[in-house]
Amino acid sequence: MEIEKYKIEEHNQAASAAHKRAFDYISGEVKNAQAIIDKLAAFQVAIPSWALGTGGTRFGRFPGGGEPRSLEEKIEDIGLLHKLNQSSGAISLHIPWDIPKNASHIKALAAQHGIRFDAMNSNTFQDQPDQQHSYKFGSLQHVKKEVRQQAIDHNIEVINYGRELGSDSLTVWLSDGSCFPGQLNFRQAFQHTLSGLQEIYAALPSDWKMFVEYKAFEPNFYSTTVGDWGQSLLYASKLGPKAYTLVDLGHHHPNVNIEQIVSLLLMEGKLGGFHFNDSKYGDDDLTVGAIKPYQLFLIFNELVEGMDARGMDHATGLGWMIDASHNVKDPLEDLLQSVEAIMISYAQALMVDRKKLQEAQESNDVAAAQEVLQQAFRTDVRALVAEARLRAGGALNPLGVYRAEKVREHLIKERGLKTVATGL
Ligand code: AOS
Ligand code: ZN
Ligand code: ZN
Repeated sequence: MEIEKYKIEEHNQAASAAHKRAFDYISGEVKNAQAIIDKLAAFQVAIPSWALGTGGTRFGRFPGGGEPRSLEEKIEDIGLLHKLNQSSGAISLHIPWDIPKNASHIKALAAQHGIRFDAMNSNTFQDQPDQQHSYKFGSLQHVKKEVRQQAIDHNIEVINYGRELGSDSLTVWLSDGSCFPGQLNFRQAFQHTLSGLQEIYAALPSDWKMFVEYKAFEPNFYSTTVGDWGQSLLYASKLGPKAYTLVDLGHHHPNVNIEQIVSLLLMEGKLGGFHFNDSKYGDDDLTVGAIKPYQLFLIFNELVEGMDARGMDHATGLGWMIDASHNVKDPLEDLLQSVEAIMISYAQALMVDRKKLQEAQESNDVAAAQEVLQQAFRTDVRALVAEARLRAGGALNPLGVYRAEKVREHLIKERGLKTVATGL
């Protein structure tokens, strides 16, 4: 399924008068509109290969049809998203769900869609049919050396696949932990995990990064061996300069101040990657911005402030990825909404009056500080985001075009109603 460029232009034409009115207004209101548009155009968010199909839950899966049947079709789906929003120019692959059988062919296909390969993801949370040892009681933390070695070898294999594709980072998310008190010796689990990560780290190419993702609970419900940002930072610090913490928004206990975590990790030069999603309770993997848009804005506010303080390039300084799962929405629609929410929060963070905020902080003017933040958050920046997309050749209203062009219906016709994408 391809959306022709002229089709996008036709839709843009039809929406252009209303867009122009909104854009003229907002560009008059916001001081640095041009600079914000340039930054938005440069900002790309990687789409995870596992979010293109229905994730489901352990209670059931309700696929909507037309899911990608191969890595090639996953790349085509992301190509489609990117064509519409011009902000999804990267894919985050998962091994073994997406083993590239012919790397140069896959690379060429991605390049054709303007897509690069972001972080590679390993999987030691499931047993594969041809696998010798089980991960039932963990992988890198395991009490048996042969299980740990198998997990190390798998991660090195993932690096090798990534090398062939031109990726430059590895995300390690471990489901390791325990379900019951007494099941694990915490110290030993940490030490085993650390020495496994050290072996994987040693296999990283010199220009690669390793992201250590943490998660508070699930699938283990008593302890997690990389359970929070402190533990991730501990591993990353012991590993060395190529190791960083990855923050997945859904991996915290309720009400944790994620923006503060982000700020301090950036201060230490140890924030490496991001998994965007939203949640009400835990690792719900809902559409970004669907539940707590103000929190997302506050996180972006710290990202922009902290990255600027270190002179980092917003677009390339961190690995920006979505991590989502779908049960009731069309995955492609969800991803378009997620990217839009990210862009809106980023634009709002870029318009925060930093000077005023600092003055308010220096004079302990708490009300003024709140005003500065909420002035940005309450500004409707959608026309700025749309303008950035328009200038890059995308659609003013990506979701509108997706629906008007009946993309899902076409995909179902092409691929069938009963297709199931590899993934969760
Ligand atoms: C799991 O909860 C994590 O968020 C991971 O990032 C995981 O690797 C991903 O969901 C797909 O495997
Ligand atoms: Zn994640
Ligand atoms: Zn997760």
